[in-house]
Amino acid sequence: MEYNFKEICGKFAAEGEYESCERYGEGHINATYKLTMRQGGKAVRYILQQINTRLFTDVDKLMHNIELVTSFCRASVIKRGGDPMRECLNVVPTKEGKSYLNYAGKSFRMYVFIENAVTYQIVRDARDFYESAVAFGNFANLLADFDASQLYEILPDFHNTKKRYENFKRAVDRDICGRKAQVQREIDWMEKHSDLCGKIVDKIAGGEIPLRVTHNDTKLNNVMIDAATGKALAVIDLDTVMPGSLCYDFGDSIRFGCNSAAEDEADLSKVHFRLDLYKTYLEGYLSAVGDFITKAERENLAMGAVLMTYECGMRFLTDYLENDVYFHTTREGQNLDRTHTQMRLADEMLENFDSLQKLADVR
Ligand code: ADP
Ligand code: GN1
Ligand code: MG
Repeated sequence: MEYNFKEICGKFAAEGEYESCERYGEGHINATYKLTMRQGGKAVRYILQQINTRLFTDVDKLMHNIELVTSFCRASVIKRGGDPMRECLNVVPTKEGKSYLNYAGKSFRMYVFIENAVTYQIVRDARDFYESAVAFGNFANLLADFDASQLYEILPDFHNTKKRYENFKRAVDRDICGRKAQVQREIDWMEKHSDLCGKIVDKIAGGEIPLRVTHNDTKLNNVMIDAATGKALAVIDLDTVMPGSLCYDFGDSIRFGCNSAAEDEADLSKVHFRLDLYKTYLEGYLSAVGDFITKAERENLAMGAVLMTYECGMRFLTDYLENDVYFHTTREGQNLDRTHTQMRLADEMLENFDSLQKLADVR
């Protein structure tokens, strides 16, 4: 849908004259735009996002969380002498002082654009991946001091793999767009591995693995890397910061970053689990996360990686069966290709599971 961006942007406290606004980034959830404003002779950029209100039904609560987390991060950046405009997200309020705008039945928010920084869809250089591990490890460390009771649980059961499995089975039974027969092999694979579902959820329920405030969407493209120095600058995409497990945060980074190809690669011969990058990430993450990580968490990092991959594959397949309504797609069959890459990666992780676990457990 095309919006009157000039009018929308004019309602935010972004300074200068509107110049342009175009679709930006490769996130699967919100619609992200790069806004350019002209201030005197200078172009100043912002990020405008149309919030996915199909998923985030209570935007007040979502933005309450984002404001709290961004202010908390900002204070910590200032305390360590960093640059708060580049090392954390900064919400640009509306001219009425609100954290988001309701416009034509949609919700929009704005962030300061983090300049001279990049996000990667695939690991090109192991050093970037190491840096992202340090960034997410630091973020977990920082959030250890965050009062969880201040946050709304925006998407309950987000990484409850048992619930995800129930949703998947429901989608299979309903088969609303008649795609079930075509994906029987994939459905069988999900069912064959269903014993994985309780592996971490049950340990959280039993108190063996602690619930912490976590990011819950630790993809490489949710870390901004300084284009000049290669150092990680900021962790972004804070919509899912809520109670979770370190094992999931670790695992989701592995799921995305240890893939030798893109998440939606159609040629499976290119898709492999990269053990070298697993070691790289593990080293960076453990160096930054701090000593509070428990033995049980360490023992379950590798399981977190398998589970996040299995769960994400299942979510892609569920979405395929439900006519591609959740994850943003740009072509037919994309969610099925995404399912296949996750299946391949999970299979390879399971083949190497003992060594993955040993690597994570050595102090
Ligand atoms: P989604 O929830 O859809 O994944 P994100 O918040 O992750 O949306 O944003 C999508 C992409 O937009 C990111 O991967 C990043 O490349 C870019 N982006 C987001 N926020 C900023 C920012 N403040 N400065 C520069 N780029 C950004
Ligand atoms: C979505 O928003 P984005 O693109 O960073 C999704 C994650 C999935 C990921 C798969 C809120 O992440 O849970 O793991 O796609 N985010 C949400 O690439 O559902
Ligand atoms: Mg994102």
